[in-house]
Amino acid sequence: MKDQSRFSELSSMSRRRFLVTTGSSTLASYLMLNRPAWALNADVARSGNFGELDATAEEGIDLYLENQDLLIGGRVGRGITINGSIPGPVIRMTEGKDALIRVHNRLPESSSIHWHGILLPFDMDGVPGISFAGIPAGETFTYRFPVRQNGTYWYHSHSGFQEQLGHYGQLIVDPAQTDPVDYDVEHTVVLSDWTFEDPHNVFRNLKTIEGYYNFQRPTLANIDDQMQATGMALGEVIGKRLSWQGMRMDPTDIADVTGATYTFLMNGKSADENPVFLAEPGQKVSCVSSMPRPRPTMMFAFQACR
Ligand SMILES: [Cu+2]
Repeated sequence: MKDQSRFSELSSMSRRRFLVTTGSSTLASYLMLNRPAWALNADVARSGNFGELDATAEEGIDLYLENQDLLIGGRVGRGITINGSIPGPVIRMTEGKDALIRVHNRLPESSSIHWHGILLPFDMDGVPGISFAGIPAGETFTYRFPVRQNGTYWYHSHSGFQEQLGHYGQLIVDPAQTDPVDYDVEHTVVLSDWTFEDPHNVFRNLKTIEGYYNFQRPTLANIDDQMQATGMALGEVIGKRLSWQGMRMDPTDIADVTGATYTFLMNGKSADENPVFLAEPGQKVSCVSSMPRPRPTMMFAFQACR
């Protein structure tokens, strides 16, 4: 609120000055309306500044869902934050204890949190229309369930395209007994993606033409490259293409939304922001990773981590 009023004060000042200098009110109002997003949001928070919460602590935890502008890979995007960040906080639980999570929905629409891969009573699963009604705008829902397993998971919205807008985070359940994995340093890593497009648009584009974001499709023009890359003869390359055509699919369908619209994120940071994970020489590092959806390339990158 304070920042907004400071901005309107500044802008009305520069507008007045502008009017005095040029006397052109039309041009002045044009400039005001077309102010780029970064100029309005000089002190916008960066994505990837998330904390860690213990959901099996006695008093439980509070999660706040909000629409918020964030700097993502250096550009301002409007996403859904959990406690002010994308991804949301790392939620820890301890096997054998009870989890207590109050979710406050400050979005203008219904929301939900699904605890991916967690064994729990059906009414705590967080899938609207199946196990509960969803969390209406402005309301709070309390999740409470016994934790019966351990491992690395994630949580996310099960409402509309909210997950694509940043409504997800990592969920780590520590074993009741001593951790069988021995390590000195632990890094938690969430691999995800972000688009500055409206996710509804992305979906509509894919429905219209499945290769919308794929600019590396096999074509007649690059048939030589295909033969070279695969070692196949001309007839084989054409036959393969025809059989995919027959299925009305691309071989790349598993990654149908590409870097053409996606910024790939590691803990909410883009490759340009160079996220780093430090360890001293000789230390054993444990890398606890969660990955919202299948990403073939990133999966391989990840094997090196353990
Ligand atoms: Cu899930």
